[in-house]
Amino acid sequence: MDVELVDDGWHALNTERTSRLREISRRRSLRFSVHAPFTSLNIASPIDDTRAFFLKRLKKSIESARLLKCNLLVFHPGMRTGLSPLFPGLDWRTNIESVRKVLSTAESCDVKVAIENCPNKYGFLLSNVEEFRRFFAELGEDVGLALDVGHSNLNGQTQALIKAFSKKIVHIHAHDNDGADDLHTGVGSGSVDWVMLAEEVKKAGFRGTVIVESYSEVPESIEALKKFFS
Ligand SMILES: [Mn+2]
Repeated sequence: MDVELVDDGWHALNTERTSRLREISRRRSLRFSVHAPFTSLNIASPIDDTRAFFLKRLKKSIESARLLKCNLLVFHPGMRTGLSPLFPGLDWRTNIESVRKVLSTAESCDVKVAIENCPNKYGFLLSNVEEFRRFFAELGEDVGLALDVGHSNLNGQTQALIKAFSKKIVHIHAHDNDGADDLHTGVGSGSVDWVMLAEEVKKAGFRGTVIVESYSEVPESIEALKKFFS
């Protein structure tokens, strides 16, 4: 079974937890991925000192992923800030610079990473096909895309993202919502078109992991996904 460890808040990884998790993964045949920390963390922050701190925190997370022999670490793109209107384009450029640093750390730790599509309505810089197309072109380096189905449902981008980046999508976060707010409810409880999703994902030849990322109804979501993907 695949489990994603959220390296944040009460679940933040440390040396003791990492070694215990390694033991548990062996005993119970679990494969781990890591969700990099995200609370109050913005890799596109225009303030050099805070951005350096965020990148340091991400580096620690990547090192934990290495110790856990994780197959993947997922991280969020940068966000717009109050300064964005005053410095047009700065957050976009800073995001790319920071992603390059994350990629270089990940490479030196031999950890694969993927960047997640996150809701535009909460200020994230990468949420739709157009932004990701520009991002991949300007980055000029290889990074996977973690398709978050709940997030893409908020701006009607699910099908478009799968069609545009079928080869880039290496990981999927599955949860549902009402199309308006990022509710992270159980699979099948909201407006996500799971039949379409399963069809498109199969057509795209996706071979990664689908992680349930709902706040509740987790066993039900796993069952629902098995049905949709059967
Ligand atoms: Mn997610």
